Amino acid sequence: MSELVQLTKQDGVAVITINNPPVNALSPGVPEGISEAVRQVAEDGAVQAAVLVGGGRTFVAGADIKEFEKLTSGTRSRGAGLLPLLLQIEDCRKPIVMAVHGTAFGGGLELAMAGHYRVAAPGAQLGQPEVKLGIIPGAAGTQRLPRLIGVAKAVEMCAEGNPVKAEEALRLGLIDRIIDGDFLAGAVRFAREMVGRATVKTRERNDKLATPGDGAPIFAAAREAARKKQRGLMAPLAAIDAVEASTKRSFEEGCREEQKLFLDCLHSDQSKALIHVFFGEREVAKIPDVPKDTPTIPVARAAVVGAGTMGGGIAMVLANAGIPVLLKETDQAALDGGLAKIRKNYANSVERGRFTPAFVKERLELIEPTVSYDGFEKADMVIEAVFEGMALKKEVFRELDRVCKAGAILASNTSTLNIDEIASATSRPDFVIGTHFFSPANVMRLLEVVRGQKTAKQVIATTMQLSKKLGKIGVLVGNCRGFVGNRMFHPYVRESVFLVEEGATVEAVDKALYDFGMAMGPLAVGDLAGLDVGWRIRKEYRHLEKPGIRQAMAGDRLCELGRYGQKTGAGWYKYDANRKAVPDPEVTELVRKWATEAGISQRRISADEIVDRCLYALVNEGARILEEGYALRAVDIDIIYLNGYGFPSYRGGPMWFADSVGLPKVYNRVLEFHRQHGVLWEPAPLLKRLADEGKRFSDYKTVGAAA
Ligand code: T1G
Ligand code: NAD
Repeated sequence: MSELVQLTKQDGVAVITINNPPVNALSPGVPEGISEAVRQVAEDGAVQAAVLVGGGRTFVAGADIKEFEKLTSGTRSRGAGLLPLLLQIEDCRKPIVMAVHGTAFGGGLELAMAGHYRVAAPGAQLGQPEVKLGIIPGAAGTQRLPRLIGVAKAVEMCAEGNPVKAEEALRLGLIDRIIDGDFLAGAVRFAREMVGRATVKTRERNDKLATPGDGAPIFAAAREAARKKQRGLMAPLAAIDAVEASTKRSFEEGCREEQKLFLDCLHSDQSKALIHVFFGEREVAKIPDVPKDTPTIPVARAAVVGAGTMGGGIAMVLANAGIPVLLKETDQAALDGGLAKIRKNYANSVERGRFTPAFVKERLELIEPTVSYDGFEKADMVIEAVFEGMALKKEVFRELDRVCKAGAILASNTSTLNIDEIASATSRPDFVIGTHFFSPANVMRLLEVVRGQKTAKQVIATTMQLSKKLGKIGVLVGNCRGFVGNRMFHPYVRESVFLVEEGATVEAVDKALYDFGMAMGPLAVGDLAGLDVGWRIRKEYRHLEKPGIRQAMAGDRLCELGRYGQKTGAGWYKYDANRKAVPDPEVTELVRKWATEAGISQRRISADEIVDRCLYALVNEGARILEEGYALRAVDIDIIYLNGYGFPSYRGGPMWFADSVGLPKVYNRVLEFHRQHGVLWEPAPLLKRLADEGKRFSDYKTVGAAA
């Protein structure tokens, strides 16, 4: 038998253990090992039942995702897949009990469902998360799951990809028992109880399957939800089709249909992009010069300065993770206002069923409001979120340096200011770091962790670790203006405004990018964030502008008219009382007038050009950032855009998107824009080089460490 699967015997019960750390994926050798073990179980007269269990921390996390690339590139053939093994298990005449701890995901759950019984440890999770990788279950999951738990829940689990916990799985009929105490001993005991009973084949259980008539409204509703909530993704719709096949066809025919849909998805660009995202989310945690074993500082108590939009959200995030937090404001009125917003946010979460009132009560008790720095000496980490201004930030950091204990981390939530300059106000620049949360801080998953010149490795390691604890995805970036996300966003938004000035309507620009998959168009985003924010910054930096370089002007002109966006009821769009955007012909008129005065000629602009202009501006700046070493890898930029800027996951992020279009093609288009529009479109040297060499951004690794 293979090293990956072991067979032992305990008093008439065989224990089959899968040992393929870290997550017991079904890599080559594992299915073969299981098959051999099941054959021995069937033949061994001394064995009456078997338990199949995962060694280490989990059951089976599914197929080995690393193998998919080999399958799609043709370097490995898939053969018959897992299906024959699952039939072999189901057809075994001795009861086989699947014992699930940790996670049974994807092929792991499919394996479990082929057993005659399933038991689970408390807290174990079971799911078909394949859609998150752009594929669907490929080993009869869409056919066995509805037979065990009914069509409605099965279609939800396969189309949305979210797992259920053991307790719910028991209620649904997906498992037969939860085992408290010694897990393996309990599973073996359960198997012994089952000896002599007729083995039940999941594939022959049809009692929970809906008839095609009963199923129709369920599938129609699932499709509608998928089109809305998972816009642009093809896998959820394929998963729904596959589950529907279970209600219309035999098990064998249903499996064939599932195979066809599975392979279509596996070979799609969407799946390749989503697999890139899966590995990317894990890769960003790896920092070449800050190894995994770098010591970290325990963050048991925290403090936040400023209870405005961001500070309040950050305090909630810390409290949600169970960390007590002091929240400081300048005066009682501002503090009360900040706390009222926090309470309102929590109340909304309770209303939407996200938190229980008891959970919220506990969290609120962890937030201690204050108008002084008393107690800051106990904090292990302080996050500053006061108004954006260097003088104020320095004053706050000088004060923090004075009141905080040695070894406490001082972090700033600044979105535009230089971290090194902020750090220079303290006697401990090595303990200063940027933690750039995104708004709303308690919702957005991205955290840009900004490394200063002197930031110590343990401070970086601690902040990256903390981001995970807070449920965020931390990406380490270097200290340049706008850091990575906003630095790239700037040319993207600039092009969107240029396009309007050249004759595209506001709605056409937003629609083209929305149809590309962005969560919102750039102009609608401007209205949401407030057009005055950028306007103020541009006014401040106007003296730095180089003459002769075109500046986006229409947004600033709207601000001069008091049109700041949603908050003033008008910006690029008009807003009704419910803040619903309504196109505003007046804006079209005004922009035409301003453009004509500025000598910008008007023309018809296609949706393709809109997408190319905006996205290639993003990519070109991303290439500069990468070459300058402010991001560690192209995938770091992708993860930032997917989690902070509403970039569509199924396109893998802007750099992956450029790679999949082909860098020579992207480069040529950038050159074309350079000829048409001048210096702002200077191709990034890295883009040119990789295009010339026939390489991809994903081949490129910086040597710098985002510093
Ligand atoms: N294949 C290969 N590597 C995997 C893997 C997998 N399925 N799952 C995890 N890893 C690696 C991961 O990259 C990381 O590596 C390490 O294991 C630890 O993971 C036939 C078609 C199981 C909940 O989608 O959801 O089955 O970074 O850091 O936070 O129908 O991993 O250390 O080098 O995430 O404790 C379906 C994906 C596959 C499950 C554990 N299965 N995995 O989380 O650790 S498709 C999935 C997860 C399929 C069938 C089909 C999570 C986890 P490294 P980690 P974790
Ligand atoms: P805000 O105006 O909503 O809140 C700032 C708060 O800081 C105010 O309530 C103010 O009273 C308080 N404050 C000022 N001086 C203080 C002091 N000495 N001690 C205690 N409190 C003090 O601002 P915001 O939008 O929350 O932004 C805060 C920071 O976060 C800024 O650096 C900003 O650039 C950054 N940021 C903002 C966003 C966003 O979308 N709003 C996103 C990312 C980062």
